[in-house]
Amino acid sequence: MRIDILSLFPEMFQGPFSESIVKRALQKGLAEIFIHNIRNFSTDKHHRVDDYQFGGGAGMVMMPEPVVAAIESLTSERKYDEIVFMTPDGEVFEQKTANHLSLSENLMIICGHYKGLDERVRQHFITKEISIGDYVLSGGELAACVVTDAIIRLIPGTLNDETSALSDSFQDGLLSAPVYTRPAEFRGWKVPEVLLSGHEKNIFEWRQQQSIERTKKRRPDLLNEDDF
Ligand code: 6GU
Repeated sequence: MRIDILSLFPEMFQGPFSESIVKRALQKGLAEIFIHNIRNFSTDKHHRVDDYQFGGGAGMVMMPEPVVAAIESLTSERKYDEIVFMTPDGEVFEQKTANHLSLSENLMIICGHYKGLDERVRQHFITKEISIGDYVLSGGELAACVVTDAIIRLIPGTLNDETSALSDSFQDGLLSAPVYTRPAEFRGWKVPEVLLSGHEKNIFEWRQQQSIERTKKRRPDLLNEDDF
């Protein structure tokens, strides 16, 4: 999979993709990430990328020209499965969106900034608008990192058995069960007996029960009525 990220702040992407699972996927050649500075596509002599909004109001708006020049320089090279715009007024990102996007060959992710992106670009070039939750970030960069991470770890070959995506919270619609490692007793606090029993069926049932309990308590919105 190839992911092209368009941003006004390309340096924000240095850390998140150079560690852990994403790093390994990139090293294995399972994914490639290219970061593009939208400012480099501005033909304005001052390299402007934003302007005042028509009708007045606080906040600058990302101008159409540089963003569209950046998009078209990429779409002239290859076909994109989705051209995603990161924006707090997009659809809220969920595991099923990550699952869907992880099947892409080429993805473009555009990071919003300032007051937003000129609506005409959104209407004519963007195929999907994503928010990562109901709060406001300074820009789409951190959100793009979140989405990219969630997608890349789903590419077959990225995770090994130990990090299998199948037991992730949300993948089966439930939160994960608690986990423990050695020592079996730490400061007098004991690991639940069943996990030390070696009895696979009981362990499976305990985890299932814990998942349901935890989900009921913390995220009842994830449960169907018949789970109660
Ligand atoms: Cl994608 N962008 C910004 N600026 N804020 C957000 C967001 C995105 N998702 C949640 N908050």
